[in-house]
Amino acid sequence: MSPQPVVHVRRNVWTLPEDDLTLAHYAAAVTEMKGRDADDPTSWAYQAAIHGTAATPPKPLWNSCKHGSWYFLSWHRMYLWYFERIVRAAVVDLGGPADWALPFWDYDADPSQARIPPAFREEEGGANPLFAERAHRLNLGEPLPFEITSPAYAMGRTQFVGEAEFGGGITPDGDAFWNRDGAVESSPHNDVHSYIGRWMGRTDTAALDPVFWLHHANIDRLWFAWASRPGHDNPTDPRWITQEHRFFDADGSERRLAASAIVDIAGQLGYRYESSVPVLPPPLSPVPEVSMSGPNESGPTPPKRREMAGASEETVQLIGHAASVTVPIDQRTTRSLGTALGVSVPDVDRRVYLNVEDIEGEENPDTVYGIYVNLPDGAPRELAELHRVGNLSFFGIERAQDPRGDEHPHGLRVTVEITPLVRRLVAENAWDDRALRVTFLPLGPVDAETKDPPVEIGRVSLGYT
Ligand SMILES: [Cu+2]
Repeated sequence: MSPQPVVHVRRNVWTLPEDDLTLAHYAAAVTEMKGRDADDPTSWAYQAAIHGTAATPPKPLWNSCKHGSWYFLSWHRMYLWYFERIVRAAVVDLGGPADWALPFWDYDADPSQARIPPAFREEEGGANPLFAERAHRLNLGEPLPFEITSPAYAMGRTQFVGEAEFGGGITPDGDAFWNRDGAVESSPHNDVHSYIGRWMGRTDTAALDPVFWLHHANIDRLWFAWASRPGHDNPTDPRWITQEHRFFDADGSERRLAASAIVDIAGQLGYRYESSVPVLPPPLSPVPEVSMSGPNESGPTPPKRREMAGASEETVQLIGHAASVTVPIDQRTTRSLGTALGVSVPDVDRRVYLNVEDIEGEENPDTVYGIYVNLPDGAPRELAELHRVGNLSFFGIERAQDPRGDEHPHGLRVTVEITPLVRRLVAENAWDDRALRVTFLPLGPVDAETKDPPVEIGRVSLGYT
């Protein structure tokens, strides 16, 4: 790739100057792209179908998004970059500036920015090209809750590779949902998709929503911010670095990129982000890489196996209301868990993980749940927050259940590290050696009358290294 002469600046959509035309140019380009022939790879519909579509027969590069995979971040960075070039070319053709760049939506910057930007939600008689079907109250300007927008857990991870680490677990290439989600893919990425709902809540329609691209610019910005931090390294594994992905460029020609060509966004891709790094929580001490992918592991530390400490005996049905399940703790592991996690005998290498497994449902209910451990009854939101270990949402549940290509149908799975909470409970003498109580609470306003399409959790389990 030839060096880029200009560095394009991706700006915060909420703090654009009053007279700025970035979104007006975007809207004009979207209209233009929507008018292109459906076979044109630079058309709006074709670009969205590269992410996912239910249309058949599939055209070249359709349904090629990577999820639940360590390719999630690299694939979406490339996807966005080519899309931005296509939009910029349309902007220029329409008489706009040659330095047009995609803005990003930093929903976590402050509560006022947690709302969908006005230009995307005002319908203007149905003619606004930036409008899309979303949860009604969000199109009316209701903010996303902080539990959904916060990247704190993800940004606090010190490793890129691994399930529940920043960037995701090792997976083969291929168009599939691999259930090896990185922390930033789970939250805020998946959660924001589901909470916005409708088109954004489904992989087959998500990229049809013009706000999709600003959401992903923010996810890309979080990756850039994470990797800029000392001690945070992108994978060095050749399987990640050399894996190529295919896209269409602004002239409609097919192109290939490998991760080695996209890790330096200013130097290799010619863009940067306007505002810098969000506030970062203190990191946990580094954890040796944990891998589910088998013995041919590369890297400095040999992977540690996660042992099972207990699993729920009954399934949980989620229909939009609070639900709880008990996870009995195997008595043989109790002593080592309790002792090692207690403040008296600190053992920095011991880690505890909560797995929510075999999640099945016909469709994404668009509800996002907080996952709470040992939540006291009737706890107010601030106290409850001290017991929240992560979120549960269901972006991609339709695809996992009814996959394209040769992937087998499977449920979704979410893993979060809960070591800090377990340590605190042990220190406060609030740790129960025999069982863990896990509660799922819908985030955001809940309508007691609503009944979601059901989602079933097959098992909740506790693992440790
Ligand atoms: Cu996405």
